[in-house]
Amino acid sequence: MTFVDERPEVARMVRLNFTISFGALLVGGLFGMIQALHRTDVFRGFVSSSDYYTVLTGHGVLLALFFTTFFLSGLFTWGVSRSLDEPLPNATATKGWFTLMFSGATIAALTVLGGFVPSMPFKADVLFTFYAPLQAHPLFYVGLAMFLVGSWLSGLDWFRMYRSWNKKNPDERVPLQTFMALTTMLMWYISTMGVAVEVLFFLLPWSLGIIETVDPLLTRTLFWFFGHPVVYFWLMPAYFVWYTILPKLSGGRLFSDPLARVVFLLFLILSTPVGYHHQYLDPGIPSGFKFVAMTNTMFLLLPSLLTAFTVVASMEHGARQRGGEGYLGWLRALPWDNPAFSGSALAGLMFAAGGFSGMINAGMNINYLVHNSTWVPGHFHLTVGTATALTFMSISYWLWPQVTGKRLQHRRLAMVQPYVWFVGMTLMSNALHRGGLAGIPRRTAEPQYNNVNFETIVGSVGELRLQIGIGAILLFTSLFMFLLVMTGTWLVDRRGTVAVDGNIPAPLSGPDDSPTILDNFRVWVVLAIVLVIIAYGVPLSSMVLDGALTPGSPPIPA
Ligand code: HAS
Ligand code: CU
Repeated sequence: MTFVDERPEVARMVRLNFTISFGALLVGGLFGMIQALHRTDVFRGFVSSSDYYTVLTGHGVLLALFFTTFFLSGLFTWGVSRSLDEPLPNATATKGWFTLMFSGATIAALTVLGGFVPSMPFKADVLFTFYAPLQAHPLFYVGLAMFLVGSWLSGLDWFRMYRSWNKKNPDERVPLQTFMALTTMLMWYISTMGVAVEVLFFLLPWSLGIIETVDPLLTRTLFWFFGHPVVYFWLMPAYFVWYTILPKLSGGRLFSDPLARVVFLLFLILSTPVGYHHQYLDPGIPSGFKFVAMTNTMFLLLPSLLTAFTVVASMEHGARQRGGEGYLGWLRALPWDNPAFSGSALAGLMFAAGGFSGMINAGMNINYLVHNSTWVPGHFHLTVGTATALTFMSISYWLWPQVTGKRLQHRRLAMVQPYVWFVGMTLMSNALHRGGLAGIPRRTAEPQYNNVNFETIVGSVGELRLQIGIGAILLFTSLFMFLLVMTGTWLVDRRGTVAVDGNIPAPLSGPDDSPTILDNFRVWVVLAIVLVIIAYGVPLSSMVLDGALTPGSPPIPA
């Protein structure tokens, strides 16, 4: 029996979410290549410089917000239902959240695309961070709000499945995949409060003309309250894959289930009180609070360092089961020709580099050197652009056959795809990091500033531009290869049983080796909220009080 036969309604939801996610990946990825070729001067024929911000906004919104979230919804629907052996709690509710998310995403995306048509009244060239005083058409904020509420309701589905399971199994430990989905959502509920307040109380009424001005510092602070945890909202589903599926693909078992639980709880409690590390250069926030955020950020390295240890140990265990030997020789015994494995492992390897550039960003003093330079896109293309994106693509080679009931097609194409991504991203992210050190700014179509000679600092800018251009072309090629495999698999006739074994073996050290308090979500949520109040209570309330006295900013229309 395959998953699609056992739970056809769940498989359908997963397919729907993945399909929308892949659609966003195609368009967002295309925009990525166009903008990379444009700003490096490699090829400027696709768009004019005045359309650059439309392309950049589309790239960020479609990939960072929509590709990731729809994939997460599909993945967690699969994982929670599979690990609890529970059906969807209520078909209408599930259709409801999907429809809300899909319509919200469509409205926001169409508003962004309106930027290409000069006569169109809908525009939203405000980038994926939509900072005030840049102002988008109200429909953009309405779409985002619908999308956000849809994502909240999707989590409710998983909590309801958990509750129904818990009634039948009151003394059992929460299965790991469900534990991970639920802690991710709890973090999401806490952190999205910031962006919900920003959009509903400030940006939307301001774009509708109900209020005349907004305080950019306050809205930025509310954004970053959400803006750091959102990066873990992208990372945690990748960790879900690395912890619960990658060990099996390596030929072994997860090294430690308790460590995995601790990691997800650390994300839940520490992710939100660090947002100021995106605002080190913003005036108006006392340095003491920035310093606290820096310290919290350094603690927040811990869950990822624990992950590096646990996941690599599990891979080594798998390799040794397959006959691997020696200090490093075991690496050769891993299934490098299985794209679901190789993609996830390469994503992990690149994340190690992305994590290091994150540590550099997090240092308050060093941040002044790299902030707003191409170093930052260099960092996040290794993290969300590879740890997340490549893991999502590669695990689809394993999941898509399970939820479609079809055998994976174009295997050779699938086999090379992760390597093409790896090479493309190595070129592009390395050049972006180096360019950033030379001071080349991010977020501009014309990085060739007058009177600034980047070459004295970085050697040849031409060489960097070329690396970025070639990297971007390889990345889009890889993305396209992935989508060909997915489409080919979907369209092929169903042939016999599917050769994917969807079972996940028990960990080497199971949940019973850890105290049950780990599964008591209430305790961790309270702790998370207390830490948020300590980090944000005073600065936010003083901003609100100051804001009531200062005039704020009128809009700069998109
Ligand atoms: Fe970040 C900016 C700090 C992680 C995404 N980050 C960004 C932006 C994005 C982003 C999108 O402190 C730009 C936002 C904008 O538009 O302005 N980031 C960090 C830190 C971490 C970090 C300390 N970031 C992420 C993740 C992201 C992400 C994850 C997305 C998914 N970031 C910053 C800061 C800024 C920033 C500042 C502001 C910069 C500025 O000035 O604007 C940490 O969480 C990183 C910890 C990670 C590690 C690595 C552990 C290694 C592992 C690999 C294991 C290996 C395996 C494979 C499994 C310590 C887990 C082995 C394979 C074999 C073959 C053996
Ligand atoms: Cu951050």
